[in-house]
Amino acid sequence: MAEQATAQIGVTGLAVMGRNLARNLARNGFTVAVHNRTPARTRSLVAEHGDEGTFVPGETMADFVASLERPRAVIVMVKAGAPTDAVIDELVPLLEEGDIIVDCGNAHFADTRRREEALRAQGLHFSGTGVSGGEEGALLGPSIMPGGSAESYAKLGPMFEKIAAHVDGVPCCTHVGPDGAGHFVKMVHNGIEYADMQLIAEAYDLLRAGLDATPAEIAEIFRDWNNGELESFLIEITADVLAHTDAATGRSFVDIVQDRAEQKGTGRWTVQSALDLGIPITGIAEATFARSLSGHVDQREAARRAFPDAGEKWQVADRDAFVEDVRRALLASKIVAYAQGFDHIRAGSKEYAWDIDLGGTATIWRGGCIIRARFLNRIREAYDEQPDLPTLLVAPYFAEAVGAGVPSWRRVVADAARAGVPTPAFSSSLAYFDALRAERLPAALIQGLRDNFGAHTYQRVDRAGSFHTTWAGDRTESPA
Ligand code: NBP
Repeated sequence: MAEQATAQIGVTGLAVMGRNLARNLARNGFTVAVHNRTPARTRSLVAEHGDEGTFVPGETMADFVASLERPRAVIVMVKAGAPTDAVIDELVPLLEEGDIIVDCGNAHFADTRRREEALRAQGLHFSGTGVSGGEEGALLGPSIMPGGSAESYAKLGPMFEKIAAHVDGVPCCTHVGPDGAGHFVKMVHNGIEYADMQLIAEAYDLLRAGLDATPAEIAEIFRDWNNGELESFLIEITADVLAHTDAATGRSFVDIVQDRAEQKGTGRWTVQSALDLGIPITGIAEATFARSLSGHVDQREAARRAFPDAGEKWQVADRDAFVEDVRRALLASKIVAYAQGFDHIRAGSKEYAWDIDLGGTATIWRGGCIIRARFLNRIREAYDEQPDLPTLLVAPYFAEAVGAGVPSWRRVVADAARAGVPTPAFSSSLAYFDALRAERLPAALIQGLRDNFGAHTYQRVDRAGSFHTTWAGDRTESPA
């Protein structure tokens, strides 16, 4: 039994993420209570890293809770879903009014809303907190997206802001908003990560097909791109992965890896939520479907046999111009993906009354997380200048980058289509851009069709109100 309550914060769940988060807190001078369902993990943490700071190990949940100063702050870092509920159920009888449970796992924001409501009724705070950056980020400084009450953030904020990544002296952590806001923003972050990776993969594929270049040569192109507007963690590690040689075969690493991508589900959640909110996040959706398609091995095999030569031979005349076209198309498509992601956050914030600061969200993604990138500064500036910006695409910096890239974007997508190279994210981003800027959309015809077969009515351009035409009769129009 712990003798006195000395720990400022506790972490239960000491697999890779919890262990590293606890070490990060201890290294930053906080006294950290630690606990894991299987006590061997707690013991090994203290045995291997006890000299990094002050840990208070608890063999049982009761010991662990007793070692925490009040109001208690308990980070739960276990497998998302039923394990999180099991841990909360075990904790609640041991806690007192005003104590805080922080779920740093990858929970669905709807689960977070449910848990927050239930715990609030029992006088407890529940902070659903998104943590990005993987195991290295958890140890060295993640991007932290806490949701929950302002009161809980008053206790958690100083600790989280200290252990988070910092960019230009600013912590990559801010209070995102009430109940599920933190996990919602983390979910969209992961969705953008899907789109970003798919776009990078398509750029690689285009360069490989168009230039007939080796992965090592393409690695150099990405390395070069990382010195400009595209500078980001993902572009940097793309160069690393492409340059890597498989020790066993001496071949390029990307050529000995199966071309099937996994997904843990956050991309799917993002798309589902966007469908519910009516927000077209086409880049994220294409990226999620592209992963699904890659896994349909039997269908791919059948189609490959049926259509062995479906494209023209690609002949790039000017290699440098082509590389620049792909770079510009990548930047424009990436801007579309971020514009859509921020639209999604704005819609979620409105739907659930979270009042999320969009510029502040861009700020906390500048470091620590997987999508950290130079141009997040520009997103923050855009929303600082105009908080009600209709779309990021029209903010001056992004409008210029997209405008300058349009001819390249069209050439790349058209050439890829002719050559039969799939570019679902590049081409759907261009289609989104063209649809947004179109004078008239064919949705007018869709209104007509819906009225024809289902009397769903339509609106006219020249008069207010809804109307219906008697399509099966004399085709007169009447107000609906
Ligand atoms: P895992 O997601 O692999 O979970 C393992 C932990 O959950 C262990 O501590 C395990 O205890 C505990 N646990 C399970 Br499983 N069922 C339990 C139960 N019924 N009661 C109590 N404890 C239980 O760990 P992780 O990879 O460190 O991730 C932790 C969380 O962080 C997850 O929600 C994950 O989605 C999220 N996350 C992970 C990353 C990443 O890069 N890995 C990044 C960002 C967020 P045991 O030791 O007794 O089995």
